[in-house]
Amino acid sequence: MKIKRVEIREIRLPLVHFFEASFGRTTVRRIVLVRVEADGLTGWGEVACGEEPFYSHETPETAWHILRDFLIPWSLGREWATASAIAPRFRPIRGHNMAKAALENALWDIEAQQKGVPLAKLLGGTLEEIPCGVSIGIQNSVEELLEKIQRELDAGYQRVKVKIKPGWDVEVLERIRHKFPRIALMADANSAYTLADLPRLKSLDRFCLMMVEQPLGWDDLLDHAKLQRELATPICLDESIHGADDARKAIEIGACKIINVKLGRVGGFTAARQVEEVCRAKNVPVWCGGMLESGIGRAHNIALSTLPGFTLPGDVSASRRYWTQDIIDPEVMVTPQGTIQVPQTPGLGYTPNLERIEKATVRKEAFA
Ligand code: OSB
Ligand code: MG
Repeated sequence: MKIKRVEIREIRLPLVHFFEASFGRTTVRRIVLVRVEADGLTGWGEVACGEEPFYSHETPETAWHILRDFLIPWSLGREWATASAIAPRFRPIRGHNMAKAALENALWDIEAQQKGVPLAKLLGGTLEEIPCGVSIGIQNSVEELLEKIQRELDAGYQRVKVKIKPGWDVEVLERIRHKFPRIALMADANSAYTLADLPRLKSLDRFCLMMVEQPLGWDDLLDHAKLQRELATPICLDESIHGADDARKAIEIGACKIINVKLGRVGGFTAARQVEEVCRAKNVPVWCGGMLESGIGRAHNIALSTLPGFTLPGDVSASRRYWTQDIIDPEVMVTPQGTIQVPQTPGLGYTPNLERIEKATVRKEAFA
């Protein structure tokens, strides 16, 4: 495919409810979208970074810079045999995986349309329906959190993830387990602890969590391996895994027993498939994480979740949990069984709503 034109834009989308993790609270999302034209077809990608460099180093501003000054000039006007052929071209740029993923994933969208297959099929996906969980942020009170959990269970979601941090952990989990003794439950710390918190982290074992996600440093593997030796609860790594090599090393030293795969964090579909392959070969289950994506990133997450190694419910849930109106049609819906039906039409399987995207746009730049 020959890339003829690339457009980047920033949209602002207010969340229906604030989302709070150990690193801070989000109320309005700033999302950079990438639109690529090639061979008469159009593909979309989404930069999955946060507004501030608190989850990873990337922000909308750094993604804009890397796309405008490097990734777009390197791709434009050139012929790419497949979407994954662009991944090695981006390799000289260290980091900035979320910016890379947005552009590469737009090419996967185009390739799927060109070949007349659903994106999930092009990736090698096998599931036609994916199991869904929810990630519930830190709330103003435990009562509000318990109500939210009840609402999501009533909607059918198969597992509940709650965010924890020092001061919002053991006591909160105690209350959750008292009210919901048997639900599939997990906790995500987003790097809020250190090995000095070992006693507190060990005390999580009594809650029979499916896993504890990224308890220690965002760039650490070694201390997680030390911690895993002390914990019965499986550790799942999120922030620390930037590609297949990190996954291999983490598994080799016993830093985790489960991996959360995020398209943005690993740099796109090519890298995400490699992570899945490494983990599947070692019998390490993976699941698809979320970054409060709009419908475009969400559609990509759904396609990724169909790969055979994705055996646990992900953080991929219904559009309505985030937006009053999503920017794709139809919006992403979850069945009463807590699953998403994977679209079987060619390409993304959802149509970006140009009118709504345009209305949410605060800046835009085109390259041809
Ligand atoms: O750690 O998984 C995370 C959201 C933003 C940044 C990091 C994380 C999250 C989530 C929410 O947990 C997942 C979602 O609902 O999209
Ligand atoms: Mg996480």
